[in-house]
Amino acid sequence: MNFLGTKLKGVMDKIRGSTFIDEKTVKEVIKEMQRALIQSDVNIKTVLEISKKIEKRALKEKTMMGLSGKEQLVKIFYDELVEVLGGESKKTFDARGKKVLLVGMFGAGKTTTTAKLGKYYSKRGLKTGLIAADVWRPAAFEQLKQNAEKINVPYYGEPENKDPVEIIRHGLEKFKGFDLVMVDSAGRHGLDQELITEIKAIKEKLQPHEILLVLSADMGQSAGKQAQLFHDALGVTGVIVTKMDGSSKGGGVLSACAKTESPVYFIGTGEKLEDIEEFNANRYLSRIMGYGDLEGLLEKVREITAETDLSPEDLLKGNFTLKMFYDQLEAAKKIGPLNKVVSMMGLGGQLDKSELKKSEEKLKRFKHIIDSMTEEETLNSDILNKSRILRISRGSGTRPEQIRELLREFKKTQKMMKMLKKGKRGPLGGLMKKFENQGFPGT
Ligand SMILES: Nc1nc2c(ncn2[C@@H]2O[C@H](COP(=O)(O)OP(=O)(O)O)[C@@H](O)[C@H]2O)c(=O)[nH]1
Ligand SMILES: [Mg+2]
Repeated sequence: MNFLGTKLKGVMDKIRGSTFIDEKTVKEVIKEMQRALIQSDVNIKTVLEISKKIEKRALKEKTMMGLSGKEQLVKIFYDELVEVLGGESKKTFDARGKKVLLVGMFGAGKTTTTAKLGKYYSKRGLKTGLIAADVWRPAAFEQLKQNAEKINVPYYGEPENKDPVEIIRHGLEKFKGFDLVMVDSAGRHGLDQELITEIKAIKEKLQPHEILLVLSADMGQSAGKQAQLFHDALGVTGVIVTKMDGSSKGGGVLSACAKTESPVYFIGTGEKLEDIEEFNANRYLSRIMGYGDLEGLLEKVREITAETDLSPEDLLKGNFTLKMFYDQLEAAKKIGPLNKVVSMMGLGGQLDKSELKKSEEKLKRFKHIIDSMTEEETLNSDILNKSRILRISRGSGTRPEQIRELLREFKKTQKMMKMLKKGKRGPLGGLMKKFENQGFPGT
């Protein structure tokens, strides 16, 4: 994992490691995140903006049904960090049938990335050709040639020719009918008029579908300005950030590019030709957070909250009945198979398969039991005497002691509800938090 990833993972681990989410914890985690982002080169103003947003949401927003306080906090961090790193992913890079031009400063990683993408797409079945159009750097052709030979991807170049437009013309002839043609261009130490004129001429001849700007992660926040300059001159369609590996910080470049609205399509994560990956802020963060499919889970939870009108406030209003307990189980069940939910919550390591299976079976059993009760019984569990329990046992195909187990768990929750009402200082009082952190029984 790269520097930014490691830092952000530290923040998430801090949330996960805390037993109790209160104002103090929220503030501590935000501090930790500020450190992580600043160390990763993200602009201070951006860091302060996101901190404010997270704090406001974390202290104000009601915890959603089916989510613990911890998960809610992770979700808030996730939402806001995605925004900083490039927003919800709009599109992935579509390479088939494309001519792609790579541009960027000297040393940014254009030649390496051209070869990396050549490998990436030829491995995915696209007939790919690489054209060496950097006529400035004496070794540029040789560098591309060596890499292309290593990965067995056709290349074209004319080491003696100083006219990139001519080289491209010949290269396009050679690669006629290919699925993807990628062109490596020259860079400079600064974006000067001469370079712009040259790349414009290349663009005119090549008529590329995509112009990808290659930036290096160690540029930090200045990346945004450069992206803007290149964009104004050439119309950049996307960005590749190289050197996201090792000690490179990465946060500055990603956040700077997010502001220019150029999608970051790939990140380079090492010197080897397989060290490239598609970038997508959501997926990147999900992976860092160790939540395989966090977004999917949250989407479902959103649906559930829209369907069941059980809110913490409602739960506190009247008497907590078996019927409400049942609704909770229903809501929890809708989130999906329990093992999936558990792994999404980052608890995968703590529950082994057989335990998971047991919890899932218990949940199902509870549901059958409550289904076999009369309305009166679900509203007032005190009337459940021996003969009623026997009847329910027969109706639901369960054993009487399993019904008593359900009643015990229900009573526990009911007691907690009573405590909540007594100790309530508003619906989000400390006890409510405690309850939310523990989660509902059966979940
Ligand atoms: N660690 C690391 N090094 C990279 C990465 N991409 C490129 N480089 C190195 O950066 C240097 C410059 O790369 P090059 O492709 O020649 O840059 P160009 O001048 O833009 O064509 C080379 O030493 C590459 O090995 C990357 O993702 N990670
Ligand atoms: Mg080069």
